[in-house]
Amino acid sequence: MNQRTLLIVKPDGVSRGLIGEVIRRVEQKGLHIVRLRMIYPRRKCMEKLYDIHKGKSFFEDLVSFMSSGPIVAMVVEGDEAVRVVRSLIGPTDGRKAPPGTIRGDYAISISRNVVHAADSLERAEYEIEVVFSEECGDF
Ligand code: 3AN
Repeated sequence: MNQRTLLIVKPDGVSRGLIGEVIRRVEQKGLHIVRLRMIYPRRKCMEKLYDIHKGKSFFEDLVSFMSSGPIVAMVVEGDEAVRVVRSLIGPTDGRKAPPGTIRGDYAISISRNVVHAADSLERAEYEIEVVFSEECGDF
């Protein structure tokens, strides 16, 4: 089934020069990038993006980190895009992510793990609206 999902290169990925590498892997897989936006997100927007983690121990750090520098958000389209993009990025913890995945190849941390991707179709719709809204931030 054709789907659209949200993929974000986080501030650590941007500052490490990994935007091109992430895009390359998405395109190489055969997925299509249908929207792309580089923004310096406002704190409020990142609180919305991660609303499901509110109250967790890492929420503050996560929101501060995500609004600490520019991010690149993209809408990725393709067959089973939600699941396929999740498999491209690998599990949350970079130490456990297998080689060949973005996190497996570029992250050794659970909190600075280069990329974010929506984990369901419902979340993808919600997150795309949040990140691509005008008030999320500018550059
Ligand atoms: P994923 O990004 O793989 O969907 P989530 O949704 O469980 O992972 O977590 C969202 C983000 O919160 C992660 N990308 C990571 O940056 C951060 N995070 C998750 N769990 C932890 C944790 N135990 N300690 C620190 N940061 C965490």
